[in-house]
Amino acid sequence: MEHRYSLGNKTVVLLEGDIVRQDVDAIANAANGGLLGGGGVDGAIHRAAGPELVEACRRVKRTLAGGRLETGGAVLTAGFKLRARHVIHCVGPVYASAGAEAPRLLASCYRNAMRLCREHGLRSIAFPSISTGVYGYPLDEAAPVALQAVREELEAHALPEEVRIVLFGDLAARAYKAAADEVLSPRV
Ligand code: AR6
Repeated sequence: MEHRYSLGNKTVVLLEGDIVRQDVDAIANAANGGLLGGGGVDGAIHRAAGPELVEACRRVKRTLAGGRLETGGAVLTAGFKLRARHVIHCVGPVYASAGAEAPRLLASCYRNAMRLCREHGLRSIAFPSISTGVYGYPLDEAAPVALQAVREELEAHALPEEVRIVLFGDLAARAYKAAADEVLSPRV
């Protein structure tokens, strides 16, 4: 599955696959506030990047108040053994505890990650479906929130130019395709 959507001279690509294999300037990670790795996509990214990634995360942690990244926040490290030169670690909301704040916090992950692309001159970023695994955000609610935030950032700024949403499995792929047809149409 691969679907491309154009927004002016910018592109959003939805595809099914493993984010660690993406050849982009940055991949986003669905991390936790402690920033030292975990399961799901976080575990996969740390395994593929090698042990230098957790060391880089430790250095970033020391710069953060209380040693934690706030929900909705994003920080950048190198990508080490990954094809991507950078990893942007995001902390999505835990759906059950975020309540009415969940959409704002989820959108904030995408916005902050794209701001970091801009600040570092990065043209392409791949995102996983943040918060929809362990953190329990329903796919059909997360997909339009994520895509709307991506759309607004692409329309407002020159960088990044391409956003790839890398979906793990058919259910996620279907939920994002349905949302994209609403939020990003017309399709090319
Ligand atoms: N490539 C792309 N997507 C993936 C991959 C992969 N290799 N592996 C899993 N996914 P989750 P969260 C999908 O649980 O909900 C971690 O322990 C997965 O199918 O990874 O934000 C962190 O340390 C799902 O759709 O992240 C945190 O503690 C999506 O990625 C916590 O989990 C996100 O699932 C974060 O939970």
